[in-house]
Amino acid sequence: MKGFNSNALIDSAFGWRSISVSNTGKVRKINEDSCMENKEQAHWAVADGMGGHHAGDLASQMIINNLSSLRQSADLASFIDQIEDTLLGVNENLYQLAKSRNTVIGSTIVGAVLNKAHILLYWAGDSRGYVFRNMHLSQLTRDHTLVQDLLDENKISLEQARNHPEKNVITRAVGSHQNLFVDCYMMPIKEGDIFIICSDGIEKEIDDMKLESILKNSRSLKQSAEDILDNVLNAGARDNVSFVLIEPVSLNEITRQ
Ligand SMILES: [Mn+2]
Repeated sequence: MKGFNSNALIDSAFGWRSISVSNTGKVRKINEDSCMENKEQAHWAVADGMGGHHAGDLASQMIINNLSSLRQSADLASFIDQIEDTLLGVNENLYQLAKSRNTVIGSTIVGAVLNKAHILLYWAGDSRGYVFRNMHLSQLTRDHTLVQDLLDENKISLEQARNHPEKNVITRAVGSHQNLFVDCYMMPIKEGDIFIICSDGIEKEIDDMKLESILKNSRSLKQSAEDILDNVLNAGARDNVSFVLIEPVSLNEITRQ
C-alpha cells in the first residue's frame, strides 16, 4: 500500500493519489487562493477569494479551514449536507463581515469527494472541475458567471465570450449574497481517470485544448502538475493559480498485482 492513500472507513473501491499546487503567479502580490488536500478523508477543495485589504485570502482560507475539519461517514448524502451547512455558515459570516465593512467579500469554491466508486463535485462561482478520461478532457462544472449565462442563452458566441468586457463578473460566490446555492455533480469513477479542480488562474492563461495536451503528454501525476504550472507561468500567470489533481487507484488492481 505504498504511494497512495485509502481509507477503510470510506469503504472505497478505490484508493487515491493527489497533488495540490497553489501559486501567486507573476503579477499579483498576494495569493488569495486556498487549497485543501485532505487525503485521509478523500476530500479536496480549491477556493479563490476576492475583496480588497486581504479580505480575499481571508475568505478563501475561512472556507478551507471549515471544510478541512469535516469527516466522511459511510453515507455520502449526509456528507453533502455537512458540506452545504459548512458553506452556508461561512457565507453568513463573510456576508455580515462585508456588510460591517461596507464592501464585498467573497470566494469561489470547488470541491471533490471520493466515496466508494463515485466522485462528488460541488461548486459555486467560476472555479472548475474537469475529468481527463480516455485521453479526453471534459469540464464537469458549469461556471456561475454572467458570460456563461449569456452563452447558455445564445446571446453571445464563444469568440465573444473569450474577449467579453464583463468576463470577470461572477454570479455566485460564498459570501457575496445573503443566499447561497451550491451546485453538485456526481459520477462513477473509472480506472485511469484524472480529476482536476482549479481556480480560474489556469483558464485565464491556457485553454482546455492545451490543458488536455499537457495531460496527454505527461507520464505521471507529478509531471502533469509541474507541466500545468510551468505552462501557466510561461503564459504570464496574471492571476493566482491553484489546482488539485486527483487520481483514483483501483484497489482490486493493487491486490491483484
Ligand atoms: Mn482567480
